[in-house]
Amino acid sequence: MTETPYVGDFLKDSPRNWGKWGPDDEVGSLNYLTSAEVLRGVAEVRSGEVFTLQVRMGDPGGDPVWPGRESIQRTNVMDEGFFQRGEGVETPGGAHYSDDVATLYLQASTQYDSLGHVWYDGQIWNGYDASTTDGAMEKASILPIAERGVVGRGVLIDVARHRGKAALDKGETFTHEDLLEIAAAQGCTIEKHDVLVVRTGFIGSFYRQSAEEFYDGFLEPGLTYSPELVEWFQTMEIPNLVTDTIANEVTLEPSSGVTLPLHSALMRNLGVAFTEIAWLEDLAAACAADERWTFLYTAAPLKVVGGTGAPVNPVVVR
Ligand code: UVW
Repeated sequence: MTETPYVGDFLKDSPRNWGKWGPDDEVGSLNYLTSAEVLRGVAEVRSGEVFTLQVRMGDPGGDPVWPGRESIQRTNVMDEGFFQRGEGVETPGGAHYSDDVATLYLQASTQYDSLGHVWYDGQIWNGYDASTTDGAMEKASILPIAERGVVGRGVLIDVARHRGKAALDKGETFTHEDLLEIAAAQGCTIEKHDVLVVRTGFIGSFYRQSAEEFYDGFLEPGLTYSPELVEWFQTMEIPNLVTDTIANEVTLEPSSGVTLPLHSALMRNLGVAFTEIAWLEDLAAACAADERWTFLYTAAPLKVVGGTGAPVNPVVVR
């Protein structure tokens, strides 16, 4: 059996956008989303329908998370019971209130990864030293993305619907050429600077099966690495990849066995923002119903100082 190559060797000749937006850049390809791109997104609004793309946090049935992470732990620390027991903090005027405390993995819901979230060869996005991740992300954390916000024209490519499936199978892959073919079949075009939203149905499937079934032989479906795919993202200047999987790409690249190489090739090297665990079922149904696959995409992750990522509830208007 051949050994899995080191990701740095695997991506030896992969293109980089380091320095393209200056030595201090921390938002990468989101720089492509200029005011003109915002207006291009606004021009897609026709019916005023609004869709929110976050999955529920702390659903009693569980939340889809990367193995090893846990969903939000929310504890109520103030409610009417406290006041009934005389333990509430009374305020002038007598109104009562509730409070929660939460512990959460910042990547354990629909979320943006910071550009410095994944690296190799001791360097993160834009060439910053990987030791800047120690303790808190000093560079390329989620904060600059959160402070900037993400607004542009979104296009949904529904791979699952095109393949006649409720959800793609574990480990099922597709390429940028598939995306182009599906866009043509849907009657839409992926344009330069589009926020690329890709539906696999995988997160939807989480809610139709037991956690045991979902995590058994964990191998997400998704985009799969090729130099041509990376080149396509580079040429199309895609600012943001949004998918309904936990990690936006097939878990193990089938030919090499490398784990999540697109995190390195697209996020670390090109500065493409990743939005993961998106809830696309309702948006996709609406797009399919009137065969309109483009919209205004807006999102702003939480402003977590030094965060490796942050939860987000993107809002789409069509
Ligand atoms: C990992 O870091 C494994 O994945 P994600 O991008 O989903 O956070």
